[in-house]
Amino acid sequence: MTRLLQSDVESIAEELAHYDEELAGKTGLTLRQIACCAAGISEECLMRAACSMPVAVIPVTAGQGVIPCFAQAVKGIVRYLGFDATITGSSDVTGLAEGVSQGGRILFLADDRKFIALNILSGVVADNNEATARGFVAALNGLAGGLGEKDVLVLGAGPVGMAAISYLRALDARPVVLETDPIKSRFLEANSTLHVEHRLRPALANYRYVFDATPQGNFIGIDDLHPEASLAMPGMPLGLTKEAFAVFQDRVIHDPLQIGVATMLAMVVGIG
Ligand code: PYL
Repeated sequence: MTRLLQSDVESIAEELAHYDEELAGKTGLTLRQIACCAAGISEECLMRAACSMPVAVIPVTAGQGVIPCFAQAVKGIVRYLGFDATITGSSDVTGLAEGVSQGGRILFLADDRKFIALNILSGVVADNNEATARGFVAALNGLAGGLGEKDVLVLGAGPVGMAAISYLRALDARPVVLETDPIKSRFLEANSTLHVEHRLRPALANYRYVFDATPQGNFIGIDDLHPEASLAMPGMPLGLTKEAFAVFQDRVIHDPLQIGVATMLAMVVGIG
């Protein structure tokens, strides 16, 4: 998982309304609708929870430490969806105790290996990798006007890529995977029914729908893509070159935290 930088997150909160407008323009779905669809809950359920489940965001100093503005970005996304949200004054265990004692019922916290949302009443935990995969697949489903019976090239067989494959199958799409690690690639070919691609350029030219779950960044150029490509790109940094993004931007879904955090919130709110 790529560790985000302050520059990736510092303007998220203030730009959310504009980001949501762009997202709805591309996919026909708002951030809230994408999150609810990915989590399998109604918007009403999310709105009801917003009135009764305050959120606490707890900074964590473990490993490489706090990312400046990370907690503020998470708080901004949660507040944008109508929830009360605060960042605890303390970090780590002290911050967790503070968040709960001050009424927090949903907790968000991340170290360098895991980013979770926890509903302390139901015990439901949402992992950012699973939420990001589901949220970006739901967004691509909107962008594509439905992915049923359509082939989708998934780049990267890590936690996000594999979770995306599961959810794509649940939507009756036909995921195929390309993984550069030869051991992972051979394992998938030998132990799954997944179609495995081995050469990037021919695969990119052949598939109209692409899900980039790699941390490679800047490796897909204009001439590599299917002329009518639509891309969901949760991978950080962005997999497209600047030139390719300029041409395809209306059919590219990419953000460092927004869709993943919104979907985590919907996932821990639960079925309503
Ligand atoms: C959750 C993000 C999505 C992509 N990479 C993941 C990442 O950067 N993880 C590290 C998060 C560290 C947060 C730090 C803090 O500010 O509390 N412990």
